[in-house]
Amino acid sequence: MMKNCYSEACEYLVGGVNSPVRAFRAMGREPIFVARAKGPYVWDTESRRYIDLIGSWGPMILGHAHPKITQALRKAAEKGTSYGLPTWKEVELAQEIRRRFPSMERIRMTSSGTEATMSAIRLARGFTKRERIIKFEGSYHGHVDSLLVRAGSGAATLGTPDSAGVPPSFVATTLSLPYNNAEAFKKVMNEQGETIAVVIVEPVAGNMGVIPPFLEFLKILRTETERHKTLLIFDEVMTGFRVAWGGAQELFGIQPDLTCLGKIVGGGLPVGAFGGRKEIMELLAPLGPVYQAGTLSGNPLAVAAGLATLQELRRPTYKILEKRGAFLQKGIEKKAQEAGIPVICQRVGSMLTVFFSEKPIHNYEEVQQTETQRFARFFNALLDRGVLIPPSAFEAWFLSLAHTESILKNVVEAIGESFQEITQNL
Ligand code: KE4
Repeated sequence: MMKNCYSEACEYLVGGVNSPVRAFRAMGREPIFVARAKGPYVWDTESRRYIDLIGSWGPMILGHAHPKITQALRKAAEKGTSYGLPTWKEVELAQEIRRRFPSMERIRMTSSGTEATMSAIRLARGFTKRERIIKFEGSYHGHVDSLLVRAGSGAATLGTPDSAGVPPSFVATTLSLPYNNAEAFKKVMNEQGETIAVVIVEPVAGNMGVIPPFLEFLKILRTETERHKTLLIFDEVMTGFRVAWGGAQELFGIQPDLTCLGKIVGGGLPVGAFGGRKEIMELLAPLGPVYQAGTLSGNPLAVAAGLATLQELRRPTYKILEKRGAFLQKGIEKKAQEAGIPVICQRVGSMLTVFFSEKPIHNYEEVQQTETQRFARFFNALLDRGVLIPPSAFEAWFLSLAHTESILKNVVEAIGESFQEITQNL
């Protein structure tokens, strides 16, 4: 008799998962358990195959089980899995990162995006000797206490943007402002700018669904922070190596003081990184008084997977990903029109979200007015047709180089049928 992975898992792992959004709770069904993956596909434990548009929430830009990554891991593993001492490969990965992100004059690697943002915030506070931080509603920067305020991603999906267990004092220094609202930001900076240590922003919002920035908004963040000697952090954990060869800062031509990376930079292994201006970064231990550390930071296996990934990502890659993204978006919009269902597809390169909405979405408040119940029905209709999208209306879908146009044609067909199915019981 097939074991029920989920009920068994719930006996050991909280909610049967190691990260909340994987539990499919907002979709009203048990999660699938993955047995293996290859290219654009994952197979569950019952051998059902899905075209995967989660892509491990971003890292799998080359597709699953890419031979270059598997080979690099095999080679690295034969030399041991962790030393707790510096290796040359970490320098090579740092070189590859800095080629793409010249603003990252000095870099520190971590084991997750959360560690990267948490450490960057601490460093910014140490450098400016100020305490207050600004983030934006619906943005998620990992489960850092001081940033779990009106957060997005799993926090938004669960409807608990402010997490329990975070003492009010930990968020008393956190201001959360509306995304894409340059006026609101400017006003706060005019009144309180001298007390603000740092502004952290997702330069393309991906944790409340994909919301492209107004360029003016990003420009104002940069000019106002400079004016008030506040640091600007681009959280590029999702957009880094995703939206352009040099990330969102290359795409929009805006240079932050600090950048946080994750996901793709580890090729599916646990890697995060943060970096920026030398004079800021050199405040970090062992050179300076801001402490930061990690047993597995720069781990040789993770670095090997990250290096193998970045070496496959060349500038022409992004033209291919842009073409694939545009193909999928066009197909989605055509099918929605045929089904007569109001849908907005918002996309930057190979990250996109389908919103059940009549009008474009520019911020968290507008996201909350979208039809999330309809999204759950759409998710389930697609899953039944072998297409796996993120189990949340507040997430980004990710394409990989393995999602060829013929694969995307199948996705578009399944989306069309799913739109038809959900309109039948609107
Ligand atoms: P991690 O600690 O999960 O590696 O990274 C946190 C993080 C930081 N910054 C941004 C912009 C992020 O998107 C994330 C993590 N993203 C979510 C998905 N939207 C991870 C998925 C999950 O929580 O299971």
